[in-house]
Amino acid sequence: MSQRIQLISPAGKPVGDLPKLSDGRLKDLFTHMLRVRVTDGRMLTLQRAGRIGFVGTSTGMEAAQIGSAAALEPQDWLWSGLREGGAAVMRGLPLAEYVAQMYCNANDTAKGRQMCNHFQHKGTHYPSWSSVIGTQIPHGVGAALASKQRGEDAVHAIYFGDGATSSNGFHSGMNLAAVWKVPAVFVCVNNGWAISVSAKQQTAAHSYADKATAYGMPAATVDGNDVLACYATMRAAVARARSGDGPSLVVLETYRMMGHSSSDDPTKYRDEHEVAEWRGKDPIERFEHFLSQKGVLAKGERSTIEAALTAEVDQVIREQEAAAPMALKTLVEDVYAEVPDHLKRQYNHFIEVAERHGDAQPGDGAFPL
Ligand SMILES: Cc1ncc(C[n+]2csc(CCOP(=O)(O)OP(=O)(O)O)c2C)c(N)n1
Ligand SMILES: [Mg+2]
Repeated sequence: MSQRIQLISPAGKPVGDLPKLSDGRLKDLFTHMLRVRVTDGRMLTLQRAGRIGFVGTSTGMEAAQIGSAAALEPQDWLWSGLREGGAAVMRGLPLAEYVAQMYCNANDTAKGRQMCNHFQHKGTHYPSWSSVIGTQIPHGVGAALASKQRGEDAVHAIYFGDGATSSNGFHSGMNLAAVWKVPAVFVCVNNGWAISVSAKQQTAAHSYADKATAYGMPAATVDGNDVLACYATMRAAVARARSGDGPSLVVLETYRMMGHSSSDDPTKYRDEHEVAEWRGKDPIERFEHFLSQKGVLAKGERSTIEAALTAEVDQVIREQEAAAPMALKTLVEDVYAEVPDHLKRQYNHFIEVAERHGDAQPGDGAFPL
């Protein structure tokens, strides 16, 4: 069993060998963590107001996703589980596209074919999410094998939750990755819960890291609310994968402070005391203490950064709320090189109904048959 890696204590004191990051980079990490929190808060408010359909937050997990993803290089790939949209924004997914995807409007690059809160960004090697638990694991392993065969200098970071370790994809992906020695890092974000199943009930294994032993790969368990421990551990795992030594498993121990999603009521199945205990281990507060003690953050600077981030997100929301809805024609496009006649016929019937209800937009028009 591996020891739990911690570099900053909950009080913000250094307790291990800190990675060498400039003050500017440290402040950047803090800002990215805060952006995740601010964006999640705004998205949840929009959902509660009925302006978007669905949100799954990362509140409480900001250190895990930002610290670990910050260890990747631009040529690397990030395969998401259910919550790494904020890490994708840090790596270059434009916030406007993130919010457009939430509205499924005309700027949504998924063209409304995903549920909200399922992001993608080709430019930064960020494949589209799958809500089907664990499927991204073999996909990421296959892509990592392709990178190896092509001689690319790319590492594939494959994220998933504690619940996904019970999926078939986890087993086949971990096994094949180790056998084929692919350049991958498996990142298990253990946030304590898989909807209403606790991480303790999920497995009879002594720890999630122990699972790596069965596949013949090393593992590390990290205090997932310590952003620098997440960064440093991930950095080592990425370096190992890049050098050709094969995959490893990194388990980030954190906590899902909110419900599984905006459709969930966690008070039905978990003890408020547990939530209160984790509230005291807040990853943003811990890093704020550390940065303040180091003199990187001035007094009151967190509020200034938060206000700027809120203004940034609000501006994007205003723009995306005003954007046109997704063109209806996208319903039948992109599958065949040319839309076949039977789909054109169905679409034309559909447009008649949409026009009657006033739902068709200029340009939706019928296909000439
Ligand atoms: C194959 C499959 N089974 C069940 C579900 C329903 N489901 C959606 S999320 C989820 C739990 C995921 O938990 P975890 O992997 O810990 O990720 P977290 O939500 O905690 O980030 C389940 C069971 C699903 N989407 N796909
Ligand atoms: Mg979970």
